[in-house]
Amino acid sequence: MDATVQARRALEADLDTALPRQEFDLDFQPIMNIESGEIVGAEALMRWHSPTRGTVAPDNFIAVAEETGLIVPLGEWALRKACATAASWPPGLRIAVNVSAVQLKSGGFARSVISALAFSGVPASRLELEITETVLMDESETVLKTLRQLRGLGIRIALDDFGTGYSSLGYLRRFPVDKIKIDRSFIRDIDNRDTAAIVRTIIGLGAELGITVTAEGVETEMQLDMLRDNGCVEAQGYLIGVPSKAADIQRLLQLRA
Ligand code: G
Ligand code: G
Ligand code: G
Ligand code: MN
Ligand code: NA
Repeated sequence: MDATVQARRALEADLDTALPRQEFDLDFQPIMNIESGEIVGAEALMRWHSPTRGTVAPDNFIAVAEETGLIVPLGEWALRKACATAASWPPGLRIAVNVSAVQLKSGGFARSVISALAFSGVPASRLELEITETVLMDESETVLKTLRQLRGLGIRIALDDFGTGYSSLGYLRRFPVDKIKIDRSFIRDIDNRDTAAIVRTIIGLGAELGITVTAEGVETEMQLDMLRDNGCVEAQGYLIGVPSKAADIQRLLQLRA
């Protein structure tokens, strides 16, 4: 067997046992309202603490979990864990959870969301689901119906990594979206004139469409000032807070509440 194939099989095998062995965890990164400076919620970010591989970042296992189908139970675990954690935050603070296209296309996704909310006691209005354009790309009727159903419950839908995929603008017309998250690559290069023009245009688009715009990857005061001056509603990034353990984020949220 090819060495790459062998390594891949080993990764799949390790991933397969990681959920029952409770090797996954969630970190939480705060999201701030730029105008008021208040923390309005946090995004759950998955971590895999493997006994043999160390801490593995999601970029190195989510795609594999999607291919093997593990993402369905893993995503459901993340949703329940995120809601259970947010249940002890000050009331009104939102919890954002990343959702894979594979989860949305699998049957029963809406049911598992409703169940996670009911079990935790967190109201639907506090939950945000972050999806990427790959979710919307095949325009499946199931996905559209599921998104409408979830939104009907009061859950917010955020379009993640905005600006990096295909025909982002078309999706905004066809799909029910409450929020767009500007990909951090644009914020990183925001002192480039053309990139700044794109960022201002996305912010303006959000305002026109009544969609909240969140800037990701904000690392400097200069970036935050530019975003504030141009009316961007929310910001997330190392300047505001790094992804942190549940206990640390709880302390931060209680301090600010
Ligand atoms: O935490 P950060 O660096 O490494 O995350 C990298 C990417 O992995 C994020 O952009 C996010 O989209 C994705 N990710 C993080 N947590 C989850 C999760 O629980 N489910 C899914 N599907 N993707 C996640
Ligand atoms: O976008 P995903 O849902 O894609 O998002 C969060 C990812 O971005 C996580 O991997 C997180 O660790 C990372 N991240 C969060 N804040 C910053 C930041 O300010 N700078 C950079 N480079 N990455 C960040
Ligand atoms: O937060 P996350 O585990 O996704 O971190 C992704 C990468 O970003 C890691 O390599 C981590 O060391 C790095 N990182 C974490 N916090 C910060 C920070 O405050 N500033 C910068 N520049 N990098 C960070
Ligand atoms: Mn995200
Ligand atoms: Na993102």
